[in-house]
Amino acid sequence: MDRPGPLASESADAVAGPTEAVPPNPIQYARQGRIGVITVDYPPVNAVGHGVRSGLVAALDAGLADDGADALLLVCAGRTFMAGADIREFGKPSAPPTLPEVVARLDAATKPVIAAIHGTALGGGLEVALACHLRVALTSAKLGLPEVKLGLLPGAGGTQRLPRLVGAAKALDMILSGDPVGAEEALALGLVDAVEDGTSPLEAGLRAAERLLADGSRPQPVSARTDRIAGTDPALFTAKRAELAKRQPHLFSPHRIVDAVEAAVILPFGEGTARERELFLACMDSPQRAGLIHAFFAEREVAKVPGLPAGTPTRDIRKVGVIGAGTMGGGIAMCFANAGIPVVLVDSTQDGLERGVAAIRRNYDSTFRKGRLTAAQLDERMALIHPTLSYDELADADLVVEAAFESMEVKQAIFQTLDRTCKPGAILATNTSTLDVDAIAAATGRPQDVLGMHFFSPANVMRLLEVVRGTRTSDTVLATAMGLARRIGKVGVAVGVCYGFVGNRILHQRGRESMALVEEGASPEQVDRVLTEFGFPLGHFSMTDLAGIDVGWRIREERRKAGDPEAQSPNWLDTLAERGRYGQKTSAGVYRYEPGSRTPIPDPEVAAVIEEDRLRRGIVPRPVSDGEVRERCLYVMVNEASKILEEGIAARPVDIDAIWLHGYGFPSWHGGLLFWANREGLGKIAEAVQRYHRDIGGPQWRPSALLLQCAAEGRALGC
Ligand code: 3H9
Repeated sequence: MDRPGPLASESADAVAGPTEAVPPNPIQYARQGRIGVITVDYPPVNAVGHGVRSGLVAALDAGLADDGADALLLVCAGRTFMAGADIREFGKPSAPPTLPEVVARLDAATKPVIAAIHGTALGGGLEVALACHLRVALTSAKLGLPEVKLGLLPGAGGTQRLPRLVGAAKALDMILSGDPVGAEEALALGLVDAVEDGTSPLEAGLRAAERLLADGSRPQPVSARTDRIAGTDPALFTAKRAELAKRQPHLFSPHRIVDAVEAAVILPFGEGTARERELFLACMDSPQRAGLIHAFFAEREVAKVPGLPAGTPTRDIRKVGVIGAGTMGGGIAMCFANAGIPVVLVDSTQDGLERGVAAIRRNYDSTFRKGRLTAAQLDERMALIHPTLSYDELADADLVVEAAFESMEVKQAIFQTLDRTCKPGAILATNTSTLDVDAIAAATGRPQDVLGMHFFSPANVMRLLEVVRGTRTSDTVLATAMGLARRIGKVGVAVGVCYGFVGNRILHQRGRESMALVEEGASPEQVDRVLTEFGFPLGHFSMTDLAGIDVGWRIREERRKAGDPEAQSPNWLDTLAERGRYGQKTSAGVYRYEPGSRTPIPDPEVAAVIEEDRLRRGIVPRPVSDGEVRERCLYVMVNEASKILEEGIAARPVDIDAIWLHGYGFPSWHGGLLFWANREGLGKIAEAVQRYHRDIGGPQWRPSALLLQCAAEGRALGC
């Protein structure tokens, strides 16, 4: 290469970026023959932060001034093309040049600029590529504008240039879903000009540049094109707005995205870009952006377990056993098979095993019919699951997850058998949702190898995995389970042992309060409406119907048998369960359901059961306001979460946030339970908790000392 050298270091140092220290030379410029090569090298994902932006401008200037360069090639080092603007800079004052300024400079460059894309070109990264004059991608590359997932819209020309390449309808689909497309699809759409296989991005880019120079043509900038947007039917935007009003009424940025893409169609490029900027800044200012970005980082932060050093050794997991072929066990087996890990699925009866395997096949068949799995993949996954009645086949498993009936007696007996059967060093995990993991571990002679792996139903879909660390679980076992969570695509969160761990313990309090509100006079529909208006996909009672009322009923039976005073008096849900109203699976629970439908319909029979229950308890119903429902359902959760922090069952607020985001559908734009609580105001919550403690009483309203302390000191939980 001629004239290699760093360009950004001086300017990056001179104009201090608003984010953490930028590595010395994130951008390099060098010439290869007639091609000036601009290389971005800013690990881990080449995020377009301040140093990269200023470096890009400097490199572009150098390339344009370089008489030996007839074309410029933009390429990235490391595992990916630029994965977007640097999210860590958001919410802080932005230092020039801004990303829109950078892309404007690229667009107007007097020499053709070619982007060579590998890995993921996302958000601002793709917007940079869109401002180049030609795009070549490696076959494995993915391209997308995922800003919507962060509460934003593409703010560096993406809403204006993408429709000009792929048409307004496809652009809307891509920007509203935020999902990337593969290179081949990008080629078919016109998003990239060429796709290359089996080479490096540099090679592919150089070849494309040489072809262009040999051809002598000068590609038109995307901003100058109108062929794909001319004649767009305005009804497209009306239909999208109606769809969003129905499907995403809570979200701010999707509605602005429709406005921005419409602007691309009806306004000249410059005016459309100005409109995009306005709309982008409105999204940036919205509280939803801060919430969604907190959620983004929360998902990554939970992987770093406090007190568990980064390099903790882990064990190899090549073969897994699952005990119990019921709904949970089957779903768990699918999680491993989906990640290519062979599974031995054990059940105690042939009938149970056959039903379980048939359910797994039905699940895969349905994914296949939706086009999300090929026939070959379906066969591969089924072949990875080996059903058996014999525990002996678990002898060489590296990990066994027990997903049997929720009973201490049953689980201890299984763990004794596993202890006898499994090889030394095998990890023994329980999927219990309520039982004491330490008591289960005590049934074995290897408590250091035992932990909880609490999956959420449906296990093959829900992303949360509570990794329950027992008192004697070793670091290696914990680190292995956390690594495995990532490998099977879950968000693993380490938690300690207590009744219900973190997620269900908080859910239990919300459930208790929801039940109390109904006893006092609210209807299940009112409670559910308030929660869905807050943004939960399902209200508490719809969720109970989905999970199955019989599940809670059986757990309460266990607790009744164990003498738990709280579980002694049956409630109206128990009456529904006794009548065989188990929820959606029996088309009747708290609501009734038409055959084949999941739409809950209020049922007078349930209203009568509730009324009888009130009479039996001598309760005279009173009107309950929506405000009271909101406070009691949500603040009781915050109070419990704060106690969980006090007790060290969760290490950080972010762990609780991630658990509720990924296991219980907490609205992501609120950031997570405790992120939301800090914004709602801990003072306000603490005051209400104390008031309910005084007026209603009950352990759920005993104020958390940590909550009171943070509120008094005016600081956020966890700070
Ligand atoms: C945007 O572009 C706005 C513009 O339209 C307009 C501007 C005017 N920034 O996920 P991983 C970190 S909005 C800063 O574990 P993977 C991440 O936190 C942006 N940091 O890896 C993690 O850090 P740590 C649109 C980022 O291989 C590390 O990189 N772009 C960013 O599983 C590794 O990440 C997006 O929304 C970022 N943009 O997945 C893309 N991205 O090691 C967001 C990642 O300290 N990113 N980090 O925990 C992703 O989707 C995934 O990270 C990606 C890699 C697919 C790229």
